[in-house]
Amino acid sequence: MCAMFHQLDDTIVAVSSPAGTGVRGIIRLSGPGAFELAAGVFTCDDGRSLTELPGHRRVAGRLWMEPSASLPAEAYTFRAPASYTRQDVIELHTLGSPAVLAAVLERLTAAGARPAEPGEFTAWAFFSGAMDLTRVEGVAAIIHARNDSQLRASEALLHGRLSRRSNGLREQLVDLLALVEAEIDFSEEAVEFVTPQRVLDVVGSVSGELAALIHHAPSIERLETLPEVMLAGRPNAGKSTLMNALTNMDRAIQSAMPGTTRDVLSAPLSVPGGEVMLLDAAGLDVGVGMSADEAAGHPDAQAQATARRLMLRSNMLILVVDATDAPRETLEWLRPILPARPMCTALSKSDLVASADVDRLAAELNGPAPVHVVSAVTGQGVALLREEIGRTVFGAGEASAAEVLTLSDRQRQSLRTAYDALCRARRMCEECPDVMNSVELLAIEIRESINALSLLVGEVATEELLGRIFSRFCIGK
Ligand SMILES: Nc1nc2c(ncn2[C@@H]2O[C@H](COP(=O)(O)OP(=O)(O)O)[C@@H](O)[C@H]2O)c(=O)[nH]1
Ligand SMILES: [Mg+2]
Repeated sequence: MCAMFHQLDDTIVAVSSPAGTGVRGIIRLSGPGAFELAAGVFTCDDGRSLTELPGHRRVAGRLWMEPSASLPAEAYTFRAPASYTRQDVIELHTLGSPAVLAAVLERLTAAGARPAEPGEFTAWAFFSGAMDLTRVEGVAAIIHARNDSQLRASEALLHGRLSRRSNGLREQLVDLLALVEAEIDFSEEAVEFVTPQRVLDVVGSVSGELAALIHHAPSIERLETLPEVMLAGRPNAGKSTLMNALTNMDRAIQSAMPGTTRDVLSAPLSVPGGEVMLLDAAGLDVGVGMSADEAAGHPDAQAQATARRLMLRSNMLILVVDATDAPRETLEWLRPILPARPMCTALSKSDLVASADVDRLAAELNGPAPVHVVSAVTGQGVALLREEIGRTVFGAGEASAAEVLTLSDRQRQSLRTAYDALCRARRMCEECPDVMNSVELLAIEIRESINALSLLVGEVATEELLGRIFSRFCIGK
């Protein structure tokens, strides 16, 4: 557990502009001493002290790296509670020079500011009630986002879509629980507050929505690593050359000698919809009908095993088939060792075959895996193949990606707990005609479900839970 959750009186400081040399460098301070500490390194051009300034001001001035050296800069002031963290916050904007930022940071820490831990600014926003937990996780997800659909999903999270949906469900349960508890409290009276049918209706509809959330949302954890797309095929099929053509890089080593690519080469590739990791491994060469012993005796057994394992792990396969070397037989040979994955066929080296023959071959090979005629030499088909990868991995429409609501494992777990409790409640209603005689048991399950949904938005969050979430942040956010 980080110490950050125990020291809310500190003033924390961090560089909050992206790492490296950028146009603008930002140093952010938050806490009771923010104005005082910033005034030690920043002088306003108009002669006032930062400490006199109200919030929401921008002032021009100079930032002092040492007592005799300064740079033009601007200070942005935010007074508690009208700030990101709800504490006093100052941002000092200057040139994005890592050396300058480091020097100022050092002066500020020497003067008593504490270097912020990853995610700490956001942690404070959470503690002060400015954000609930699902939104905090949205910030973490955006920092980690590597592709468009993931970014949109993270933003949806940040803007509270998950909170809104789960809060809506929780409210329905709270209303239901009130009625069920009235039955308990007034069990002696002849008044009926809620019918078993009504309980069943609410429980059924809420658990249905929970199930939809649990099953349809891909997880943030999974989205954080790039989807993998593997070039699979026989040795010498042109995989490495195609990888270079796709990525415009000379990263993979291609050669006329079969079996050159021993280890796995990978390169990020931008395709419509986001970024994928392209993998190039050894060409598949172990016979389909080969026994385990024979396979193990293959001179390249280890590389072969790696290639097979990578196929299983990949999100998509591109079957690279040499147009000059019995492509139909090659595909037949490959088919039995291919795992069930979205795939397409790249008919390679098309520049070496007469175009009429290529067209005929492509038509013959077309099937569930669409065929793309490609040549690394002429560039034919390479752009279309890139589009195909985007379509396959990230789905067709922008709209569908925007609907994606990502869930972290923690959130899915909470939803699951809420869902399970409701299933038990439903079974009670269905199996026991006089459920209202044991209405306390029903109340327990509904309460459990409400608690799990409360946990989802962090109302009863534990320290351990918070540590896990905030550890995903970068420093300065
Ligand atoms: N003419 C032509 N030759 C190619 C093309 N792609 C690959 N090659 C050649 O085919 C051989 C094997 O290519 P390579 O990419 O190393 O195959 P890998 O074993 O599947 O990775 C090399 O001599 C490449 O220059 C292509 O599109 N056109
Ligand atoms: Mg190769």
